[in-house]
Amino acid sequence: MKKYTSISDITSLSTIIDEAIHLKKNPYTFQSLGKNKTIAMLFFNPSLRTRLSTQKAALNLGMEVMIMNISNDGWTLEFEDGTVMKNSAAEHIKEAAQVISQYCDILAIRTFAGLADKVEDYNEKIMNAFVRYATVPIISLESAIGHPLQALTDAITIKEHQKIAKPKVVLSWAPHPKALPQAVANSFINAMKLSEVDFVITHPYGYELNPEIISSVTIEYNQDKAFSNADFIYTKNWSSYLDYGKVLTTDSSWMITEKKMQLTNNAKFMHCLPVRRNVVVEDAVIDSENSLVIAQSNNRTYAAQVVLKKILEN
Ligand code: AN0
Ligand code: CP
Repeated sequence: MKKYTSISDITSLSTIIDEAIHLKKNPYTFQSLGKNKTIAMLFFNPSLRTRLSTQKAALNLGMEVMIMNISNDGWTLEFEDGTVMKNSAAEHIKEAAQVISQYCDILAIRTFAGLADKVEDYNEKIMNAFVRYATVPIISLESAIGHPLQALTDAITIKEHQKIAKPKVVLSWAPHPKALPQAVANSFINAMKLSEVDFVITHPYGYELNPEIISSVTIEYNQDKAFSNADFIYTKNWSSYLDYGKVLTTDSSWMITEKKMQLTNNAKFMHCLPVRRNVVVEDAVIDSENSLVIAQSNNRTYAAQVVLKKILEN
């Protein structure tokens, strides 16, 4: 693997899932693979899970880890070519990406969608600038339009917990007071399209995602109908793609409740976290035996570890 900025960088999803599950049982087997190798992790945005699980994954492989909160501690970066840099940006991405590449063997970056300019976000302005100018492999720690480490984690978690060959998986929108990116939903959809699942997306009208990502996936606007016979309820809020970056509704009737979970086939509840309790999901659901949220956060380590291993082996 030369980079991991999208689920499509994986050659075989089912093979890498099996390898991640194997690593989970034997996390220290490849301690010498990362000897004298360094990962630099740059954060333009906050993180709890991604930061700590990727660090843990690197340590399990014997790597050194450098972390920088680049929006607070670095110079403001310029991304346009040919700009007269007389405003706030002090350093161009051309130098910055090449300079960081002198200090590390793998470069991982978190850069959320700005949600103001759809074209800029969907062209992955910041992530692609790093891919273009860095001279080391790049890993996405969530970019404007994708969160591929989360999606790999979720595919691993479904594989571990599925009871039938082709489970029904429902991606359900849920309300949130703030405008959130579409990244987690986009990557989850891409992962489910590569999986042996009966996949349905449910959301209110106006929350249709990028048609190129949705392609032939079934959309069911009636959440209760979508939940019928489901084996997994994967919940995530996202802001509107059509009316880009807007919160169109915070209708609490879309919250995941115990009553709604009773419509399912005793489904497992999934969420990438962080989650707002009793806004997105009722306490009774996230605290239930069917909640996989902590299992997901544990699998973040092995998703990151299998990706780091593949890149180190290249
Ligand atoms: C972020 C998002 O929705 O993309 C990160 C999720 C992993 N969530 C929030 O900002 C709450
Ligand atoms: N799920 C996830 O990426 O969490 P963090 O934003 O805390 O890293």
